[in-house]
Amino acid sequence: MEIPPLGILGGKPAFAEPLHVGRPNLGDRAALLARVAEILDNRWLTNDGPMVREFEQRIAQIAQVRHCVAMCNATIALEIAARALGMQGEVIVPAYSFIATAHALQWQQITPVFADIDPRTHNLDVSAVRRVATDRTTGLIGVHVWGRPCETEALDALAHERGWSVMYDAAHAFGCSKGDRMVGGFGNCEVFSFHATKFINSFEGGAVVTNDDALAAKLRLMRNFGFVGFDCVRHIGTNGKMTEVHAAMGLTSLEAMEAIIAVNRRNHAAYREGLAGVPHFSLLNPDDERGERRNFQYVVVEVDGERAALNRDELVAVLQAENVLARKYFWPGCHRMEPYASLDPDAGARLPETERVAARVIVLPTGQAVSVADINLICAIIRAALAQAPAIRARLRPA
Ligand code: T4K
Repeated sequence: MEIPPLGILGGKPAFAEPLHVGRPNLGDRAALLARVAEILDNRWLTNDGPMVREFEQRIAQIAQVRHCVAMCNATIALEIAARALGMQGEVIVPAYSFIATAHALQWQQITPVFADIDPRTHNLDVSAVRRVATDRTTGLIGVHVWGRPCETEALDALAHERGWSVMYDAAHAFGCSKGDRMVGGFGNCEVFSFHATKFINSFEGGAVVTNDDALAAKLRLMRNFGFVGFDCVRHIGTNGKMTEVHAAMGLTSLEAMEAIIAVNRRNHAAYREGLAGVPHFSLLNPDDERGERRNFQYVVVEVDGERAALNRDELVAVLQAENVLARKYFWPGCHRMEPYASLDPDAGARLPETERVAARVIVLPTGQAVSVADINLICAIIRAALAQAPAIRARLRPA
C-alpha cells in the first residue's frame, strides 16, 4: 500500500477523524428505543426493576452461574464484593491492571499488595502471589487481562489452603471461557464491567456473579443501602444499583453479542495478517485454539523496544500523529500511580515483568467502528514508520 508522508514527519494525518480504542459497539437502535419506551410506560426507572432482572438472568445464563447482581459499574461492584467477602488488611492484586482494581480496595482502607505477572499471559504469576503473601493477607483478586482467564485452579487452591477469599476482576472477560467453563463461576465471585468501552455495554454498568447463595443475598442488600423492606436496614450498604435504561442498553447489546464477536474476530485476523513478519512485534494470541470462547475485544501488540527499529512510545507517537489513538494500557502500572507510588516507591523493583510488559504494550483500535480497510492502513503506517525509523527518531528527539 502506498503511504503518503507520515504525520509525524509533517504530512497530513491519514485519518480525518480520531480512531479510538474503546469506541462503543452498538446494538439495534430500534430495539433500544422500544425498551426505553417500555420503561417510561412502566414508570419504573431503577431499584431492581424488570429490565435489570432480565439483564441479570441473561448474564447469569451466559456465565453459567446461579446469581448475577447487576451494579452501576464494575468499580463499585468490586468495592461491594470485597466488603461482602470480608476482605481487609492486605489483598493481593496485579499492578498490571486498570487502576480501578487497586482503588476498589484502597478506597475502603484495604491495602492492595502488588504481585508480578507472567509475561506470557499478562496475568498474575502464582509463584509471585506466594512470595508477597503475609499473615495480614485476607484475599486475592486475579484479573483476567484482555479476557484470558487467570490460572484459576492454582489461585483458587492457594486461597483455599490459606483461608483467603478470592475474586476475579473479569471486567474484560465476559463471554470468555476456560476450557468448557465460562468465566463467572471461578473463585468466590467474579466481577464484569459493562462500561461503554467494553465488549457488551450498558453505557455504564457492572455485575457480581457467583454460585454462593448467601454471598448473592448479601450483595443484593449491600447494593441497596442494606434495606430489607421499607423501614428495615439489615446491613451496611451503599447505592450500587443499575438503572432500567442501563439494563435496556445491556440487553440490546447482548442481542448483538455474536455479531460483535464476529467483527472483533475479523479485525483480529486483519491485524494478524497486516503485521505478519514485522520484526520484534508480536500480536498477543487470544489463545482460543483449544475451543475456548473469547470475545476478541482487545488487539494487543508487544514491541520489543530494544530490538525493533522504533520503540513502543515512538510508535504510539507515530500512530497518534495519524489520528490513530493507540493506547499504552496499563502503563505505567498501578504501582506507579498515586497513592501507591508514594506509599511504596520501591515496588517497581519487585515487579520486573509488570514493568517490562507495561513498557512494551500497544492496544490498537478495533470493534464495529473500525473497518478492515482502516486496519490495513494502520498496519501500512506501522511498516512505513519502521522503514523511516532514523528520521522519526530524529524528529522525536528532544531539542
Ligand atoms: N477492572 C479492569 C481490569 C478494567 O479494565 C476496568 C475498566 C475496571 C475494572 C473498571 O470498570 P468500570 O468501573 O469502568 O465499569 C477505559 C474505560 O473507561 C474503563 O472502563 C476500562 N476498564 C479501561 C481499560 O479503559 P480510559 O480512561 O482509558 O478510557 P475512556 O473511558 O476515556 O475511553 C477510551 C476511549 O473510548 C476514549 O478515548 C474515547 C472512546 N469512547 C469512550 C466512551 C466512554 C467513545 O468513543 N465513546 C464513549 O462513550 O478507561
